[in-house]
Amino acid sequence: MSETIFSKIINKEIPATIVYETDTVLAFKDINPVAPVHILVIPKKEIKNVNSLTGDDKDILSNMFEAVKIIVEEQGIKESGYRLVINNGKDALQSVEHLHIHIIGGKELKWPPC
Ligand code: DGP
Repeated sequence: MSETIFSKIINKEIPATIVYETDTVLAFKDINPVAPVHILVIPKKEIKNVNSLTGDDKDILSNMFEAVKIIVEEQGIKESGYRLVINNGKDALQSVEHLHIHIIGGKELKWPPC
């Protein structure tokens, strides 16, 4: 898999506002926030998208959702609500080919998104 901008963030080659980090997961503020809280949760392992996941990635997925739970609590949006988004592939406008969960919240969101 080719290196993406997120690999550079993982390797601290470019800056990001990191809000959570473990051996397997990193979370940082989105550079183009669409809401008061907009954070990306990514695996440190290079995984292109959901289609690329294998049975070996179960722990990573679990760790990513554990990160979500901690972050929404820290950001004060656990009870008010938030949206989790995974854009997967071309039609979903996935722009960075490294799996990521958007955490979006801090205001009342609109639906549907398209
Ligand atoms: P997606 O469309 O789901 O692939 O969203 C990718 C997101 O990544 C998009 O909301 C903007 C964000 N992003 C892209 N490049 C950077 C960067 O260099 N730093 C940060 N913090 N976010 C980035």
